[in-house]
Amino acid sequence: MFIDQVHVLLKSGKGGNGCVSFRREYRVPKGGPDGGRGGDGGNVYLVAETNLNSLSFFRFHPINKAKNGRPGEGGRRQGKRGEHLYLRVPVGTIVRETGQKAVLFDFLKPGETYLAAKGGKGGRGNASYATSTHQTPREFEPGRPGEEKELLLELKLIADIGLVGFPNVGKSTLISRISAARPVIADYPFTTLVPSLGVVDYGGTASFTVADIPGLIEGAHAGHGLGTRFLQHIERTKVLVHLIDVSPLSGRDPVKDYRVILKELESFNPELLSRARILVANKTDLLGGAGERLAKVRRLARAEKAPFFAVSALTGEGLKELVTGMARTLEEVRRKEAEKPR
Ligand SMILES: Nc1nc2c(ncn2[C@@H]2O[C@H](COP(=O)(O)OP(=O)(O)OP(=O)(O)O)[C@@H](O)[C@H]2O)c(=O)[nH]1
Ligand SMILES: [Mg+2]
Repeated sequence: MFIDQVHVLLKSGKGGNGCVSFRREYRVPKGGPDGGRGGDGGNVYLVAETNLNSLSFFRFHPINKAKNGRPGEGGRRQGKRGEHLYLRVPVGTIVRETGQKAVLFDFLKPGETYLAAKGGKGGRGNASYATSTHQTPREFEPGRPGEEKELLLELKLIADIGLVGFPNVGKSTLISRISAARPVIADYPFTTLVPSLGVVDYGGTASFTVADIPGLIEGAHAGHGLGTRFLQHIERTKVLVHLIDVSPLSGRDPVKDYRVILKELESFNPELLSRARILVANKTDLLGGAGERLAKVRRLARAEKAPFFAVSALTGEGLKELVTGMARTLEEVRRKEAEKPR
């Protein structure tokens, strides 16, 4: 199950109480106070992981609590500290307090750790209250309560390149051919119900990540089809690949489709229109000489001053060139970003 938004309640552990105790030993009359302090309560941490792509764990475990600290003991022994709780979240998770806009933390890299709830301090034992004028203290400090945090965890995938287009144009087929991602592929619209990520290796050690999302249709912003709710997962990309089905079977107008997609992107977040774009005509294997639609997309790309590739995701024709083109565009965007004065 793909979950990209959950409310959670995280509780850190309570601190252990301080201990009241007096030393009692054979031949040691009137031993002094020796109650130790309580252990601190455990913290709750969120930790980002790469091989996790959903917040589904929290759907079934919305409440998570770290262990309490143990009370102090005689002989000035400090209570055991409560165990910390480490909860794994996918890279791309954004943490907010429930009902608040401000972002508390944004997990951009694996291994990043956020202290979500700090454990309560353990209380002092009576040993620490002893003074020269107060030699039999019976005071102790109770452990401090832990914290309770109501948080909204939201996943926005982090990918370099996003695939967009109408349903059934071959987005999932494409990502499955150029990466190890294995989304479901089938000959009907809305096969893809959840986004997936793929890592594309090229030129030795270099790689980039691609996000495949459910198809868009006209009126998606008004909830048609699967709506635009998955568009948040391409908001963090730097390049958008528009995939267009040019096979005669589709019976669609490729230029109109392209405009519709742009409109839907704009209505979700106008900023998406400023992303670098690559136009890709797919299913060239089905053309059988009828290249009118292909020519249309090529002209469109020229007018848009966007890189253009004609491929068949099914046969693999043109995919090498496309991957090289994707890498090149991505590098250009990165270079421009680096040059931009901050
Ligand atoms: N002949 C041919 N068929 C293709 C090509 N690319 C994809 N297909 C077929 O088109 C159908 C849809 O492919 P998908 O990859 O599931 O399309 P999608 O864009 O991910 O669709 P949604 O997930 O519904 O948005 C499948 O039957 C694919 O086998 C291609 O280049 N040539
Ligand atoms: Mg798909």
